[in-house]
Amino acid sequence: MLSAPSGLAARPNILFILVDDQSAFDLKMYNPKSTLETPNLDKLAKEGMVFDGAYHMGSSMGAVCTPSRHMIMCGRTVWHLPVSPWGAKTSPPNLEQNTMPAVFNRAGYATMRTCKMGNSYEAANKLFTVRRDATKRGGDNESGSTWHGDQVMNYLNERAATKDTERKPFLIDFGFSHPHDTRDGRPELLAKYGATNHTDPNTPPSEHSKQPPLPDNYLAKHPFDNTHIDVRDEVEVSGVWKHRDEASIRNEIGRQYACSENIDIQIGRVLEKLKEMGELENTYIIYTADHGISIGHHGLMGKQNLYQHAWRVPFIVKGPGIQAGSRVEGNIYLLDILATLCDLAGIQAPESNEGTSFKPVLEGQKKVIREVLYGAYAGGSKPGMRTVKQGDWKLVQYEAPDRGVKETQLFNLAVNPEEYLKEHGRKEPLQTNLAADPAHAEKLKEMQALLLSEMRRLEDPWRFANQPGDDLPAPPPPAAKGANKKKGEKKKAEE
Ligand SMILES: [Ca+2]
Repeated sequence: MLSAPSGLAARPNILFILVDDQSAFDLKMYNPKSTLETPNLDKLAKEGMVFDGAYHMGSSMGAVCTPSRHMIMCGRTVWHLPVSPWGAKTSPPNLEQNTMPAVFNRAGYATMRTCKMGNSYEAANKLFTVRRDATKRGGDNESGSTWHGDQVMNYLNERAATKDTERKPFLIDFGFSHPHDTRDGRPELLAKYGATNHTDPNTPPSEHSKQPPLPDNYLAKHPFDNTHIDVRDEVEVSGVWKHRDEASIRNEIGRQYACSENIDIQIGRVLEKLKEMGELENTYIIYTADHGISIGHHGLMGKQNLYQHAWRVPFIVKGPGIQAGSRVEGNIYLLDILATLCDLAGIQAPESNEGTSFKPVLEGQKKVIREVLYGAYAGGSKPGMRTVKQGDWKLVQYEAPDRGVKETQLFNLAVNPEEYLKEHGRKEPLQTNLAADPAHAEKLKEMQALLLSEMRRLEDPWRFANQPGDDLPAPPPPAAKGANKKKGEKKKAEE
């Protein structure tokens, strides 16, 4: 059993760590072939619980960060956000008053945040009592992840100077701007992964034996237009642009790893400080990313797709009562975090929350909190991409009449976790897209029915040509990019 909150003093602290654009497959605990070294995350995993089935629910826009960060803050599903196509119609007014900082402020927590600016949920972010936000994607202490680490260290130093009895429990939203591009790593970490901050689109970066290997499911080109193959992330990422040659991809993964290792170092500093303050044991630490990232997997670079490297996220939790070294499927979404944190802190989740607490999983009472997982990407041509997963089976549908796109993929992840396609040329007959295989026609039908039922349940505003129209009204144009931004906030070129 987890320790039950009994009165203010017993309430746990929460350190919520969110990195920007990291695939679960970047981490050794999910991919033994990864050369990324993260000793502090490894220790966290050894002392806590690793989730194999953690996902973000999707995006109605190219800037996948934006809905993902809304879902984290308010616990609502992807089509029920202020930035969803139906916007105000499908989310309550003044929703920010029921987001993570608002709820924890009301419950008497001390709330603090550091993170990047932009492509987020500004109305919620500004409710943290202490806020130290800035976009830091440079390669030195002041311009990179060390700056975010410093903000939390300063906050904890101030806290350490107060009497124990005067300390409220804290909720710290410890966010980073990396490893999102531009991936300008610290020189010594770039050297460790054989990478350079490559800036010339007309020449390939130099090759180096220390660069991480290509991903197993690397392709030089994605085999078809996935409805948004020309999105900024696929063509304009500095260091890669449209290139998919081995040197460009391996160098960019090296840069990703250099940025990720620096994040690990910052996490180590903060955990050491909490230990020194005697507060580590009463703190739940959650580590995750707003979504995954491709960097060469399937010939893609960005997060605007629904392969496992983009849809799935890393997820580690350590805290009072969680069995050390445990590992579960979980089947959780990032939008379940708010309900779970409320549950752990003995706070009632707000009525607007649609997430499910996975505290029973953390307590070891359950392995999963749902059987079916749904994912959407509708940032390009519509309806775009949808996926549904149940057990080992995963269906992905792509459709964009204006671009002549209509594709279906069916994977058995038990034998094909890399989601190999025929272009990968694997010998194992099940390590490919099985959608056109007559032997799996029944499974395909079953998964298609499941997808439709999830689209209906979650009020997906679009339907595919092989689905009933359900008399849906024509969806409004997608929310304008940056619709959640306040006047005067600098528009970001990133997605
Ligand atoms: Ca992101």
